Amino acid sequence: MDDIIREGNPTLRARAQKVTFPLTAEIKTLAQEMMEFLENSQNPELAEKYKLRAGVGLAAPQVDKSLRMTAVLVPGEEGQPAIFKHVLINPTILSESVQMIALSEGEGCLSVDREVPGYVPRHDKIKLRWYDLDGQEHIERLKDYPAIVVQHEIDHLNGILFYDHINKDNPFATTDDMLLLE
Ligand code: FHF
Ligand code: ZN
Repeated sequence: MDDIIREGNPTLRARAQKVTFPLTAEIKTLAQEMMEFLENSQNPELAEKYKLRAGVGLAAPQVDKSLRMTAVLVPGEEGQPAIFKHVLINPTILSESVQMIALSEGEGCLSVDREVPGYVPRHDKIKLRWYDLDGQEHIERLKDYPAIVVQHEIDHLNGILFYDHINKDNPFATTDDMLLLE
């Protein structure tokens, strides 16, 4: 999984295709490799050895597969289990809060090799539906950091990059209806 594409590649701006079930062996392997990449990237020794940026999400379009599939691995506290660890197939946001939130540090992206400063407004809470590798439907409510990560990933499936959401005139503009997450 050392084949992450960068901005400028048109795959990152395309709307990705729905995944159909039953999954092909190729798609199952891809899903496993995407999650493995996140695990390795969060392992300090392996990240150093393979020069990986630590990632909490990876969407299939970022490895040049225009499919509606993403791996998400939000780590817990050190030594604690992950807060959210799933491969999401055909994820859909069923509803979202009016309340907005942004990471106080802004966002980055494995497909963007530069810092783009600014707040990226996201919905604070989402109700998410997805399918797992067995075709099982899942519906879960997410808030704060996991909700932010999932919205960044779903954006990739729709050809959107995080900086599309940054206010061009004032990147750190705040509205009084936006929470900031440290
Ligand atoms: C990241 N890394 O994972 C960023 C990039 C908000 O589409 O956030 O481009 F590894 C997916 C704890 C806290 C542990 C943060 C979504 C960002 C998604 C990947 N790292 C982290 C961590 C991180 C992107 N991406 C800066 C690489
Ligand atoms: Zn990204």
